[in-house]
Amino acid sequence: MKLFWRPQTRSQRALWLLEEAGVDYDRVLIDIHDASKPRDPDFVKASPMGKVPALVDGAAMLADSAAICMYVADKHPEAGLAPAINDPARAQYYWWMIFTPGVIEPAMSEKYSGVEPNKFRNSWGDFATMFSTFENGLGDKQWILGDQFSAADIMLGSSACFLKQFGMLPDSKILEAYGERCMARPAYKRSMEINAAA
Ligand SMILES: N[C@@H](CCC(=O)N[C@@H](CS)C(=O)NCC(=O)O)C(=O)O
Repeated sequence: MKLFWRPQTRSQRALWLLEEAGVDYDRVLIDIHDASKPRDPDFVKASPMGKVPALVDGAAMLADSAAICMYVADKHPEAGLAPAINDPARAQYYWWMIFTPGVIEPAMSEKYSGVEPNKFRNSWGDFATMFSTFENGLGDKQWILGDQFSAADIMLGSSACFLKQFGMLPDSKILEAYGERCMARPAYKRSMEINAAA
Protein backbone atom coordinates (compact mmCIF):
# COMPACT_ATOMS: atom_id res chain seq x y z
CA MET A 1 0.00 0.00 0.00
CA LYS A 2 1.17 3.50 -0.81
CA LEU A 3 -0.11 6.41 1.28
CA PHE A 4 0.06 9.89 -0.24
CA TRP A 5 0.18 12.34 2.59
CA ARG A 6 1.29 15.64 4.05
CA PRO A 7 2.14 16.40 7.69
CA GLN A 8 -0.32 18.48 9.74
CA THR A 9 -3.30 17.55 7.58
CA ARG A 10 -6.16 15.05 7.63
CA SER A 11 -3.51 12.54 6.49
CA GLN A 12 -2.89 12.09 10.21
CA ARG A 13 -5.98 9.86 10.38
CA ALA A 14 -4.77 7.48 7.69
CA LEU A 15 -1.31 7.33 9.27
CA TRP A 16 -2.79 6.59 12.68
CA LEU A 17 -5.07 3.88 11.24
CA LEU A 18 -2.22 2.22 9.35
CA GLU A 19 -0.11 2.26 12.50
CA GLU A 20 -3.00 0.77 14.52
CA ALA A 21 -3.43 -1.94 11.87
CA GLY A 22 0.29 -2.73 11.95
CA VAL A 23 0.44 -3.31 8.18
CA ASP A 24 3.27 -2.57 5.78
CA TYR A 25 2.88 0.60 3.72
CA ASP A 26 4.98 3.20 1.95
CA ARG A 27 4.58 6.92 2.47
CA VAL A 28 4.82 9.45 -0.35
CA LEU A 29 4.88 13.15 0.54
CA ILE A 30 2.70 15.47 -1.55
CA ASP A 31 3.20 19.21 -1.75
CA ILE A 32 -0.43 20.34 -1.55
CA HIS A 33 0.56 23.99 -1.76
CA ASP A 34 2.10 23.79 -5.22
CA ALA A 35 -0.07 21.92 -7.72
CA SER A 36 2.20 23.07 -10.55
CA LYS A 37 4.91 20.60 -9.50
CA PRO A 38 4.71 17.22 -11.27
CA ARG A 39 2.85 14.71 -9.12
CA ASP A 40 3.00 10.95 -8.89
CA PRO A 41 0.48 9.69 -11.50
CA ASP A 42 -0.91 7.24 -8.93
CA PHE A 43 -1.77 10.17 -6.66
CA VAL A 44 -3.43 12.04 -9.51
CA LYS A 45 -5.61 9.00 -10.27
CA ALA A 46 -6.41 8.19 -6.63
CA SER A 47 -7.27 11.74 -5.62
CA PRO A 48 -9.22 13.52 -8.38
CA MET A 49 -9.51 16.61 -6.16
CA GLY A 50 -5.76 16.67 -5.48
CA LYS A 51 -6.34 16.29 -1.76
CA VAL A 52 -4.47 14.23 0.83
CA PRO A 53 -4.68 11.61 2.12
CA ALA A 54 -4.95 9.16 -0.77
CA LEU A 55 -4.12 5.48 -0.89
CA VAL A 56 -3.13 3.10 -3.67
CA ASP A 57 -3.23 -0.62 -3.00
CA GLY A 58 -2.52 -2.56 -6.19
CA ALA A 59 -5.47 -1.86 -8.50
CA ALA A 60 -7.47 -0.29 -5.67
CA MET A 61 -7.23 3.45 -5.18
CA LEU A 62 -9.10 5.99 -3.14
CA ALA A 63 -8.91 9.31 -1.37
CA ASP A 64 -10.55 10.72 1.76
CA SER A 65 -9.50 9.92 5.32
CA ALA A 66 -12.81 8.26 6.31
CA ALA A 67 -12.90 6.15 3.15
CA ILE A 68 -9.27 5.08 3.65
CA CYS A 69 -9.92 4.18 7.29
CA MET A 70 -12.92 2.03 6.31
CA TYR A 71 -11.02 0.40 3.45
CA VAL A 72 -7.98 -0.59 5.51
CA ALA A 73 -10.04 -1.65 8.55
CA ASP A 74 -12.13 -3.98 6.35
CA LYS A 75 -9.15 -5.28 4.43
CA HIS A 76 -7.41 -6.22 7.68
CA PRO A 77 -10.12 -7.67 9.95
CA GLU A 78 -7.38 -9.26 12.06
CA ALA A 79 -6.58 -5.75 13.35
CA GLY A 80 -10.06 -5.55 14.94
CA LEU A 81 -10.66 -1.96 13.86
CA ALA A 82 -14.20 -2.50 12.52
CA PRO A 83 -17.11 -4.66 13.70
CA ALA A 84 -17.81 -7.60 11.37
CA ILE A 85 -20.33 -6.94 8.59
CA ASN A 86 -23.10 -8.95 10.36
CA ASP A 87 -22.36 -7.59 13.85
CA PRO A 88 -25.16 -5.21 14.98
CA ALA A 89 -22.42 -2.79 16.16
CA ARG A 90 -21.64 -2.28 12.46
CA ALA A 91 -24.68 0.02 12.20
CA GLN A 92 -23.37 2.46 14.81
CA TYR A 93 -19.90 2.13 13.30
CA TYR A 94 -21.23 3.41 9.95
CA TRP A 95 -23.08 6.28 11.60
CA TRP A 96 -19.99 7.44 13.51
CA MET A 97 -17.61 6.95 10.59
CA ILE A 98 -19.71 9.34 8.52
CA PHE A 99 -20.24 11.79 11.38
CA THR A 100 -16.86 13.48 10.93
CA PRO A 101 -17.00 14.31 7.19
CA GLY A 102 -20.79 14.68 7.12
CA VAL A 103 -21.43 16.64 10.30
CA ILE A 104 -18.40 17.68 12.38
CA GLU A 105 -16.32 19.21 9.61
CA PRO A 106 -19.06 21.19 7.86
CA ALA A 107 -20.34 22.45 11.24
CA MET A 108 -16.80 23.49 12.21
CA SER A 109 -16.24 25.19 8.89
CA GLU A 110 -19.56 27.05 9.12
CA LYS A 111 -18.78 28.29 12.62
CA TYR A 112 -15.18 29.18 11.78
CA SER A 113 -16.31 31.23 8.76
CA GLY A 114 -19.01 33.00 10.75
CA VAL A 115 -21.76 31.81 8.41
CA GLU A 116 -25.29 32.02 9.81
CA PRO A 117 -26.37 28.42 10.60
CA ASN A 118 -29.59 26.97 9.26
CA LYS A 119 -29.98 23.71 11.13
CA PHE A 120 -33.11 22.60 9.28
CA ARG A 121 -31.74 23.17 5.80
CA ASN A 122 -28.18 21.98 6.29
CA SER A 123 -27.46 18.26 6.56
CA TRP A 124 -24.97 18.88 9.39
CA GLY A 125 -27.50 20.72 11.56
CA ASP A 126 -25.44 23.32 13.38
CA PHE A 127 -22.37 23.44 15.60
CA ALA A 128 -24.26 23.18 18.91
CA THR A 129 -26.31 20.19 17.75
CA MET A 130 -23.20 18.52 16.31
CA PHE A 131 -21.38 19.03 19.58
CA SER A 132 -24.15 17.74 21.87
CA THR A 133 -24.68 14.71 19.60
CA PHE A 134 -20.96 13.92 19.72
CA GLU A 135 -20.74 14.37 23.48
CA ASN A 136 -23.94 12.42 24.25
CA GLY A 137 -22.91 9.67 21.82
CA LEU A 138 -19.71 9.16 23.76
CA GLY A 139 -21.30 9.57 27.22
CA ASP A 140 -19.37 7.55 29.76
CA LYS A 141 -18.07 5.02 27.25
CA GLN A 142 -14.37 4.53 26.75
CA TRP A 143 -14.65 4.42 22.96
CA ILE A 144 -17.52 5.37 20.68
CA LEU A 145 -18.68 1.72 20.27
CA GLY A 146 -18.09 0.87 23.96
CA ASP A 147 -15.04 -1.08 25.13
CA GLN A 148 -13.81 -1.82 21.62
CA PHE A 149 -11.58 0.79 19.97
CA SER A 150 -12.39 1.10 16.24
CA ALA A 151 -11.60 3.15 13.15
CA ALA A 152 -14.54 5.36 14.16
CA ASP A 153 -12.45 6.52 17.14
CA ILE A 154 -9.71 7.54 14.74
CA MET A 155 -12.13 9.80 12.87
CA LEU A 156 -13.80 11.16 16.02
CA GLY A 157 -10.67 11.31 18.19
CA SER A 158 -8.79 13.27 15.52
CA SER A 159 -11.81 15.57 15.22
CA ALA A 160 -11.80 16.17 18.99
CA CYS A 161 -8.08 17.03 18.70
CA PHE A 162 -8.69 19.35 15.70
CA LEU A 163 -11.53 21.09 17.57
CA LYS A 164 -9.15 21.74 20.44
CA GLN A 165 -6.31 22.81 18.16
CA PHE A 166 -8.58 25.38 16.46
CA GLY A 167 -9.79 26.65 19.85
CA MET A 168 -13.29 25.44 19.00
CA LEU A 169 -13.77 22.77 21.68
CA PRO A 170 -16.45 23.96 24.10
CA ASP A 171 -15.97 23.07 27.77
CA SER A 172 -16.34 19.31 27.82
CA LYS A 173 -14.77 16.92 30.30
CA ILE A 174 -16.05 14.06 28.16
CA LEU A 175 -14.36 15.13 24.94
CA GLU A 176 -11.19 16.36 26.67
CA ALA A 177 -10.77 12.96 28.33
CA TYR A 178 -11.60 11.15 25.08
CA GLY A 179 -8.97 13.16 23.18
CA GLU A 180 -6.42 12.30 25.86
CA ARG A 181 -7.26 8.58 25.69
CA CYS A 182 -6.79 8.70 21.93
CA MET A 183 -3.49 10.56 22.18
CA ALA A 184 -2.18 8.04 24.72
CA ARG A 185 -2.41 5.18 22.20
CA PRO A 186 1.00 3.97 21.00
CA ALA A 187 -0.13 4.02 17.34
CA TYR A 188 -1.29 7.64 17.68
CA LYS A 189 2.08 8.56 19.16
CA ARG A 190 3.91 6.80 16.32
CA SER A 191 1.83 8.68 13.76
CA MET A 192 2.71 11.98 15.43
CA GLU A 193 6.40 11.05 15.40
CA ILE A 194 6.15 10.34 11.66
CA ASN A 195 4.49 13.77 11.22
CA ALA A 196 7.20 15.49 13.22
CA ALA A 197 10.03 13.77 11.34
CA ALA A 198 8.73 14.64 7.84
N1 LIG B 1 -12.65 14.86 3.12
C1 LIG B 1 -11.24 14.79 2.86
C2 LIG B 1 -10.65 16.19 2.90
C3 LIG B 1 -9.19 16.18 2.51
C4 LIG B 1 -8.60 17.57 2.51
O1 LIG B 1 -9.31 18.59 2.42
N2 LIG B 1 -7.27 17.64 2.56
C5 LIG B 1 -6.58 18.92 2.55
C6 LIG B 1 -5.49 18.90 3.63
S1 LIG B 1 -6.16 18.67 5.25
C7 LIG B 1 -5.90 19.10 1.19
O2 LIG B 1 -5.37 18.16 0.64
N3 LIG B 1 -5.92 20.33 0.67
C8 LIG B 1 -5.20 20.65 -0.53
C9 LIG B 1 -6.09 21.02 -1.67
O3 LIG B 1 -7.31 21.03 -1.52
O4 LIG B 1 -5.55 21.29 -2.75
C10 LIG B 1 -10.56 13.88 3.88
O5 LIG B 1 -11.06 13.76 5.01
O6 LIG B 1 -9.54 13.28 3.57
